[in-house]
Amino acid sequence: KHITIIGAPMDLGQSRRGVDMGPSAIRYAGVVERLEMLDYEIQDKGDIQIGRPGKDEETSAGSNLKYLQAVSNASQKLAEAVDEVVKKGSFPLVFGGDHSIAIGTLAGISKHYQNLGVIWYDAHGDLNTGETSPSGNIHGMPLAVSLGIGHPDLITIAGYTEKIKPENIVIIGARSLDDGEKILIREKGIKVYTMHEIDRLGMTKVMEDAIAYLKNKTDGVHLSLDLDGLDPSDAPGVGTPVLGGISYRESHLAMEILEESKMITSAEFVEVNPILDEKNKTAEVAVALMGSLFGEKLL
Ligand code: DIR
Ligand code: MN
Ligand code: MN
Ligand code: MN
Repeated sequence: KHITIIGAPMDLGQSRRGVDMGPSAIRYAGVVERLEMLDYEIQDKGDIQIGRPGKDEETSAGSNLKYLQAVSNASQKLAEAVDEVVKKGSFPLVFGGDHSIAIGTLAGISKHYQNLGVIWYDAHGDLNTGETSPSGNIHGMPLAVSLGIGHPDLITIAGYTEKIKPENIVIIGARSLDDGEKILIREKGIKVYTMHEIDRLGMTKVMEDAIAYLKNKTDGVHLSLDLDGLDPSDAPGVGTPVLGGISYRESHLAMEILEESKMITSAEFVEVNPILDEKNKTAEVAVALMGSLFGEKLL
């Protein structure tokens, strides 16, 4: 049992500074000690280097995507780092940074699978393109990019285009979707459990359905957990909080059910912003959820 941690201190995919300190906050919340208690051997490879662009690099010619060059360079680096971890047979555990880092994570992982499944735990769909994005922020685009939809510089990271197939995606916790994202969801038939389904069916049923949906068609499943999937009262340290989210208890339960499924082969925890947080609460929640994902039991 071996886990390799990689930090991706990226904050250029959205507009609130501070999320680049997410990896430090998660480490400070005791993640290594917590997972070592579960008899995992942990290697922390530290953070990948993110270039600091000048103000003039916020926009690039012919595109409304913000910090495209910097995000694309970082994604390439992260893809290479994650690729190495999978190659040596260790479990890649990536800390964000904003959700744009998922472009790199998925690019590094997916080439090792025929049918990588993805569980996207998030208030948002992250299915925007330059055309549909209301903000130009790349953290609202990584799931579309991983489907091969989006800016050419982003969809070609790691030298191949289709990282995941629409039928291998499950979105959980959605409650803020842009019009273009809704169209893409319908067009591609992407499975989405919104807050409505979570309220109505309960988290146990949602997770059991999600697992059954992915089980026989995937050969690995990546968990991409955006802390804003949780309710802001439980995870206040995020840049784009949305009311009415998944509770801490429900999230804890979701992680335990995933652990029982033995299905998850890689994971990332993103959007922890210590500047917006209350005494590192959100990082602590992230670490507690990792505890459950990796098999913590009370008795
Ligand atoms: C919005 C916000 N849909 C956008 N997205 C966020 O800017 O594309 N994703 N916050 O996590
Ligand atoms: Mn997200
Ligand atoms: Mn989000
Ligand atoms: Mn529990």
